[in-house]
Amino acid sequence: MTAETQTGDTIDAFHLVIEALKLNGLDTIYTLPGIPITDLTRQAQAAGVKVISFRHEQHAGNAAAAHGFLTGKPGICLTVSAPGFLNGLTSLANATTNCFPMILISGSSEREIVDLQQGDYEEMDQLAIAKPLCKAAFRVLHAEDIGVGLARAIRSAVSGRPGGVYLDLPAKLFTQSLPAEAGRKSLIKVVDPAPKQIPAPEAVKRAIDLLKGAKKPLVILGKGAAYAQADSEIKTFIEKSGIPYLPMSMAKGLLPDNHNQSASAARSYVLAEADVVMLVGARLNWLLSHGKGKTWGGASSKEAGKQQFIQVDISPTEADSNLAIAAPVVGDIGSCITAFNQAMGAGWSKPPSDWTGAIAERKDKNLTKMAETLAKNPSPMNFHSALNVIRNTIKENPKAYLVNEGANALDFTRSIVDMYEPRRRLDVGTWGIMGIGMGFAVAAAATTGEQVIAVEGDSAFGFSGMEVETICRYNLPVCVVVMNNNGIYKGTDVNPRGDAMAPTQFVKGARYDQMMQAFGGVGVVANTPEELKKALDEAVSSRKPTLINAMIDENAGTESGRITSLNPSAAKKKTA
Ligand code: ADP
Ligand code: TPW
Ligand code: MG
Repeated sequence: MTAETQTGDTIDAFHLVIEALKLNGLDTIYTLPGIPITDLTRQAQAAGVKVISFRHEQHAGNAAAAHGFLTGKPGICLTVSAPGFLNGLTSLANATTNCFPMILISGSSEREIVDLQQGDYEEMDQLAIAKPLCKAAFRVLHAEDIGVGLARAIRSAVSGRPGGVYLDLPAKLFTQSLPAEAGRKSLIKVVDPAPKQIPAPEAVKRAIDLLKGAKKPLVILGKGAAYAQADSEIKTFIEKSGIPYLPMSMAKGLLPDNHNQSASAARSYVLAEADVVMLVGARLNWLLSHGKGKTWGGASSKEAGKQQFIQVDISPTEADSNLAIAAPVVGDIGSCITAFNQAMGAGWSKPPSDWTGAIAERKDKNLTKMAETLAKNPSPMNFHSALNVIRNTIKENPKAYLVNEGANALDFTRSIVDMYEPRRRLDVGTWGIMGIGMGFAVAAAATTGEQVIAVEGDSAFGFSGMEVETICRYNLPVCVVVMNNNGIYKGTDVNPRGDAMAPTQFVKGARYDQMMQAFGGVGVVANTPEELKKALDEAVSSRKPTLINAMIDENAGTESGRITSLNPSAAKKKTA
């Protein structure tokens, strides 16, 4: 404890919060200071906590969420009351949707005034508002309850299905002190915050029996599998079983994307053809067409295919959410996959070679086609020629983190840029939300010290662009590549009235690179793959904050990238 933590033999609430965080190994706070938490940020820094201060709370919250995904410990976001809290709330809700553990701690106004709605400074019933948007919400009114409050928040965030937790700390709390000895004793070091959940042996047997009978088995790895940090168990399972697998976007790299069992390059074939599909930490939500429709070989957009499903998930209520799950296996992925590896035994037969052979054939064909497309060098540069450069850079720097958002900028990157290491890809997740870019990039750099490359649509970048100042201020090894096609999806939209730009258009040739220069970072315009490669190589070797403004053909994208069909106009056309 520092000298400051005590006045005589008392400890104040600021220091109780700080000590409680430290006691639980929570060593980083992502924040934006103001009343009533300014001193908490200062004193946390003085006490050796890493305090990263942002320009908008949403990005501090996104950083906390990414910290949670990468480390398995709840990321901490600290905000002021009402508006600061609300700015952070989107990231809390998004973290919960993504099953990332984080704790949003917000200062709040005086309870007595808030509850009588008498108009306090930044008055808001924050606890009530947060509750439906996160896993759990708690308020601490007394200094002696800080230990319990934080312990409950930690357990709620990381046990079972991880998610966001809100912790409300009213201003009045910070005026309280406790005798130092009693205060320290009131803090809780949480033992086993995310306990193992061992699957039932009969559930494992049911699943293994189903896999044994399969002629065309497929494993789908989701971001839950990446989060679980059971990398070697999963690798053993995939390789021992011989089953082809598909990684969801944030599970890319759990096994290297160039693994010979990866079926990514034959995705539509395997989804439609598989007879037994094993989901590992992946939900059958919109990203997997709810397990139904033509994607899955169904006769119509509403009908299911012939697949039977195994679902490995920590949430017992996830199974049957979209269609019948023949073999649910409830438990943590590490324990479940360990049980599978044991249950497979020595005499496991690998899937029939006509299945793996057919996949290999399609993969070869598609990979050859892709290589031809990537080798082209059109002028202006398009998504493919630019992303071919990033693909090579990640190949040369497999430990680098890739942050990715946008529409076309997202979809093309996901399919073109291979990942080689677990948890190296951070993206828009379950909601397909824009704005995670700079927050995720800061957290990846701050928690790992590795190079971060953020591939951003020009629209996507705008949501968090001001945080380039944060990146420069902390001198983080982040290289932002803005895929600048002058707009949302494309820059070529036309306003039929001709009196203003169309809603999806931006200023043409915008100099995003100058934003980075404004704060002392490196800003570069890249018009060709060669210029892009040179700038990327320099960013990676210098580790300087860099923004590369990659000028992309404004005709190159498609409406909404790969999810054009979700646009109501497209759906209307289909039913008409
Ligand atoms: P993706 O978008 O990659 O398909 P989802 O976010 O839909 O992945 O699914 C992640 C799933 O992983 C959630 O259903 C969640 O309950 C589950 N999950 C998260 N962590 C674990 C874990 N440690 N063990 C088992 N399941 C987990
Ligand atoms: C919080 C809707 C989805 S994708 C996108 C928007 C606005 C931007 C696409 O343009 P960008 O990419 O980034 O330039 P590209 O390569 O296709 O040109 N608000 C939020 N989240 C979402 N998803 C949207 C709006 C959207
Ligand atoms: Mg764009």
